[in-house]
Amino acid sequence: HSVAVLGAPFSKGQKRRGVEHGPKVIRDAGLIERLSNLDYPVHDFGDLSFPRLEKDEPFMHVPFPRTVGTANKLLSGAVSSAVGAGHTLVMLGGDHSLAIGSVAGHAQQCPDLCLIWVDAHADVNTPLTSPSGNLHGQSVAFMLKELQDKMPDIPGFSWMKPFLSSRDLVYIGLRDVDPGELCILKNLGIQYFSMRDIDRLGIQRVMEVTLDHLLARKQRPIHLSFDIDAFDPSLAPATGTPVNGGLTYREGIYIPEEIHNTGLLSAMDLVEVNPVLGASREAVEATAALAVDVIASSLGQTRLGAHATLEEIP
Ligand code: DIR
Ligand code: MN
Ligand code: MN
Ligand code: MN
Repeated sequence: HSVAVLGAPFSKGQKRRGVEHGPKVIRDAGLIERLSNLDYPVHDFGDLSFPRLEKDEPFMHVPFPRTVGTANKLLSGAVSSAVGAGHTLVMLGGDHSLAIGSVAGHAQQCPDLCLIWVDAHADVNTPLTSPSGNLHGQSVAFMLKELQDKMPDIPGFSWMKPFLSSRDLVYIGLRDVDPGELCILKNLGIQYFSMRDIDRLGIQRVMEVTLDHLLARKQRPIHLSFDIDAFDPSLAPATGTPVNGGLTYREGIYIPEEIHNTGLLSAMDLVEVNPVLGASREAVEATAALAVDVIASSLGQTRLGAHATLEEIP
């Protein structure tokens, strides 16, 4: 198989500028070269360019609904084509509202996909529960069939319908969940592992239960949506909403390693790297390097390194 890398330089799902430069800093950290060390062809599809809308009034307190909706429609088409062409898709954000288009496009090709959401946040607010109004904190609510009645008609999103069942979703890394979101998680019986759960169970058990929950009934394509703020801010400082007490390096790499080992990863997002928010160049480079490590691990890079064949050994 082959890998397709697609940049999505977009920031209107939240209020801080700079996250649109995520694709550039992740590429500058050596992404394509690292992936070319693994054993399949890598196609860099470059960055999408998103239309700037002249007029886009807020919907309630939700800013830029049409801009976000239109960008995600464009992204979903691009993701659908890449997955349809047989590539494993890597989407570089941009803010996490982009997962709406990324997962929707993936689901167009793979209606039976399941979703692993690695994040400090649940991103399952509806416009009515959202304290901030920001759409990057609402992505999952657009996807879930069970939330259909709770979602108003938001301008810019008439192109999509909810497509995901709450049993086909698992969260890992949660530690900053809004009251309305916790109500939704509990009510829909969504499987989640907070940082406290990781403390109690260990990341190995968390991944065992995660993959069993999603794959035991049937093998199906996996979508991994990885928000870099899942990591502890000491490791990933250049991001918009850092929260203390996040994943260690080893926990954050073990997750994509185990996902790779299923052989079922079909598409992934790496979002919320914001170079403008790093306190120094080192802080930005460390965050981007971590993003590259997560992506490479998802695609089969191992901590033991590649092994030579006997013929290659002198
Ligand atoms: C908060 C923050 N729950 C919101 N969400 C963030 O705005 O809905 N998601 N930062 O990544
Ligand atoms: Mn997020
Ligand atoms: Mn987050
Ligand atoms: Mn492999």
